[in-house]
Amino acid sequence: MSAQVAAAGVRQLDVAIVGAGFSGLYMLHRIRDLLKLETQVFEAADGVGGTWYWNRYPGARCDSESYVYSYSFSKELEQEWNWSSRYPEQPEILQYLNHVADRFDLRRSIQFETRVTSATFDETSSRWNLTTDTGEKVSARYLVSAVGCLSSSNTPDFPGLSSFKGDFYHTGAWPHEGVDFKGKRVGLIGTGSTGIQATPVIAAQAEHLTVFQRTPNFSIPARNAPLTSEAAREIKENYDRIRQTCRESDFGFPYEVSERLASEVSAEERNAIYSELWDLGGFRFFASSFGDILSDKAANDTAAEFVRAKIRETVKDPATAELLCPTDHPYGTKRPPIDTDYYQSFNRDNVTLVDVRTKPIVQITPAGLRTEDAEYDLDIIVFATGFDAMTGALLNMDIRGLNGTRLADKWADGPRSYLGLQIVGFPNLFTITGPGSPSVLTNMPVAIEQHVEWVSDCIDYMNRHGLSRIEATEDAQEEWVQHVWDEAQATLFPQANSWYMGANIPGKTRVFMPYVGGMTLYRDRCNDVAEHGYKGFALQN
Ligand code: FAD
Ligand code: N01
Repeated sequence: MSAQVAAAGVRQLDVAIVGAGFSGLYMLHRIRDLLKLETQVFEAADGVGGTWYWNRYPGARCDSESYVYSYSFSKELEQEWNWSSRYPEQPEILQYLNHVADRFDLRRSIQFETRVTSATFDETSSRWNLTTDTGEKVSARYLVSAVGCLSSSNTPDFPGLSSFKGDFYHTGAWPHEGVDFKGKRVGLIGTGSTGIQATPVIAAQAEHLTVFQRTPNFSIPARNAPLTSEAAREIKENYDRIRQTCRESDFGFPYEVSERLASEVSAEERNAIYSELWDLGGFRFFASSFGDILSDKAANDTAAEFVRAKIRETVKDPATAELLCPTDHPYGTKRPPIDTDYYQSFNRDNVTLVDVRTKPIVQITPAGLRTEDAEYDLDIIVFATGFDAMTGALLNMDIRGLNGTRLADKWADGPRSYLGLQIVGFPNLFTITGPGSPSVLTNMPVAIEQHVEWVSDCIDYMNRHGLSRIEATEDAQEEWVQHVWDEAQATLFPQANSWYMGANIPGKTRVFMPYVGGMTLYRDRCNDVAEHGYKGFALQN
């Protein structure tokens, strides 16, 4: 199975896969072990895991329940792996992905410490030519991007960063040896899911933690707990049903998605429902409360007000509590974080909250950080400032399609794709969880498995029919882009300055990137396309 090397020193592959996270690992298994094609994964890191390789910051853990934040494709894997808790920490998820790599003997087909730096489609041969930062050249019939939606970290371009005398870290590229916060004055910038997870853990170690908040978020308690052997046994006995529920759910989760409307019940009943879900913790608050909280502002206000009341109840200092209460976006329109003692952290004497919405950070200084109205002396700065989401890692690869067109130019006004799987002008390129697919609006392994299986089935179909080139048609792509847009407009999502909208990156075009119509509809549509001979795609010999 070792890759052939052509005379010119260009390695010839059937399929080149970029990325060795959840997506790339399963893609490799399907292409190499089921289709028996010549394939290789290229991964910038020196290990597998993707998100879980890079994000080693204190407090990092999943917010999908462990037993469904995992692969469903192997019953043996499912039965043999034991999760410790409801929301395990990063090392355990990384261990799981390493176990998968070993169990399916994947490592021998992964080239680590190799970043793909360019990918150009050759029209004559209908093949992708790749170059890597190790100077290698690769030619592949198909290119599968498994580069992740949240893998290109974003460090804001604050003036003076290089002058800082202390240490600074981005949470998405955390040092493997960890960071010792003991006795240190720490500044943490960012209050998304990451900042919210890291705050309580850093606060417990540091001499002082200053949290610089631009936008407060609505966070729900995770209620993490060990998975008892009883619970684990029950899950394993019922895995088929659980997975089926996930596959049939719009968000890819195993629990009920409520269709009842917030206005259908009295205020007392509504609060009782919210209270019950708040006590259960996690995404249930979002998914199982009311079916209209993402589409009706009045319904959404009831959830938002409930969370704000909880914040005011938890945080002792009224001014700090008010600052932590989100008012500028509807609940759930930014990815809803879940936490362990986030709001409680602000009752500690060694934690300060600073509003950088009204008084923005203007400079990093040798001694710390300056906002418009104050100086903060710091030993360590933690950038929990997120990612150039959904398009960043793809565009960093310098992808060029027909006529040498750069994907970056093609997407200058926002990403356009057919089903989030393919792009007009870029034949034989598949994007796992690409923009225009449900991706980040789901429990991602469910979306990833669906994409990987669809792509490998498609490649298999191409081979069985003696075809060598597949490209989305303009009409199909336009119709899909319009549909993605219409679905988003029917919700409150576009009202938030979120990374879903590209709003966190200065200069990035604002357009709602994921598909909000739900996994069920999406899966049916993809199946229908395949069943009708890949409707909406042009296939060539
Ligand atoms: P990734 O895991 O991002 O892997 C992509 C890989 O591609 C990376 O290893 C990267 O190094 C590599 N790569 C990128 N560009 C190149 C290149 N040019 N050349 C070579 N290699 C390249 N989702 C959920 O559903 N539930 C959760 O609980 C959850 N928790 C999360 C917690 C954190 C902290 C973060 C950041 C994200 C979380 N997510 C969660 C989303 C998460 O990204 C996905 O669930 C999933 O891990 C994505 O897997 P992936 O393989 O598609 O991408
Ligand atoms: O990133 P984010 P993240 N000055 O973009 C602020 C997944 N995830 O790493 O909101 C000051 O959400 C920015 O402010 P604003 C999950 O999908 C999951 O936290 O743009 N502040 C924001 O507060 C998540 O959504 C888990 O105004 C600046 C923060 O930085 C996604 O990854 C855990 C700034 C960035 O928040 C990304 O989360 C972690 C500036 N110039 C991550 N620039 C789980 O629990 C940015 N900010 C599973």
